[in-house]
Amino acid sequence: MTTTTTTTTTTTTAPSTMTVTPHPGTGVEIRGIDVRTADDATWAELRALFDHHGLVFLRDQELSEEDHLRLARRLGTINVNRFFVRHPEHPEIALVAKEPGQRLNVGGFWHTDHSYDLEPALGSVLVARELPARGGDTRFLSAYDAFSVLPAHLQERLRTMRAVHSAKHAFGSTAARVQRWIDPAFRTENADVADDLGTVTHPAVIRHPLSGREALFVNPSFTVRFEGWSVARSAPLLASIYLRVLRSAGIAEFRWEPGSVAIWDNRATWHNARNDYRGQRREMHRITLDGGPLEAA
Ligand SMILES: O=C(O)CCC(=O)C(=O)O
Ligand SMILES: [Fe+2]
Repeated sequence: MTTTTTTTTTTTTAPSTMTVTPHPGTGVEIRGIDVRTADDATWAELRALFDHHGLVFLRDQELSEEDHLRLARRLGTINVNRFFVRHPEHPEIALVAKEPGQRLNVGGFWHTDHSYDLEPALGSVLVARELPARGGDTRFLSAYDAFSVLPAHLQERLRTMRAVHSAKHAFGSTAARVQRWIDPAFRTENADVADDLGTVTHPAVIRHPLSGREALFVNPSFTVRFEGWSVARSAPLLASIYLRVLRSAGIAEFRWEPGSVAIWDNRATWHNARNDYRGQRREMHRITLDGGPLEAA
């Protein structure tokens, strides 16, 4: 696939120009389109870029909550996250907010959303609503690159392994108590649901359902061990994988602007939200999309 393309699309009112630029690290940045009115050809190109890269940044959008929902529904079906605070009028939208007095943020550690589900969410559409004057970037890396930077013998070994994922330590009642002790204003919901969730297993390396490429499917937040291995035996191997990935895979530092939207595929990326804007407010709206079962590479 070409990495820089220019497409002229014609609409009944005015022609628009879509520019696609590779984002340093990973993903592509798209300018010059209004996703609310994107015609079929523009949409097909956007969709192809998303399916291939698993990470698309859109600039200069003006999405109402309804537009955000329409965009998400054009990409897939909506999956409501059980642990995030919901938008009061649009429960399909999760509020990813940090108040000026809060210490903890949502997603401030490398992770893949919903890997603890039997069918992990395809991805998310995140819209910036209120941004700090400085800071609050989100980092992303490619799970394809994460796999390709591993040594061949480890790749070979991981292709035959499965990993166990859990939400309990992140969203369960013990985690909620610790988080509120650190930050009384920090809130996630349904800790009892997380307590009762069993673990799930996925292949450690998947054949990505949209791109057909091999992607690493373990992540530092929700993967607890390899199947058939204890936590203690798994920890050093997982740690060495994470170190190598964080050292060698390209990291995209996405700087949010008013009108920015990030669309990522959880099976193709990891992400990590910076928590470097103490005393300022940040609010993002997230819609998560249903995924499907994952197959080994
Ligand atoms: O706030 C962000 O930039 C991302 C937070 C996050 O991890 C998420 O919405 O899944
Ligand atoms: Fe996340």
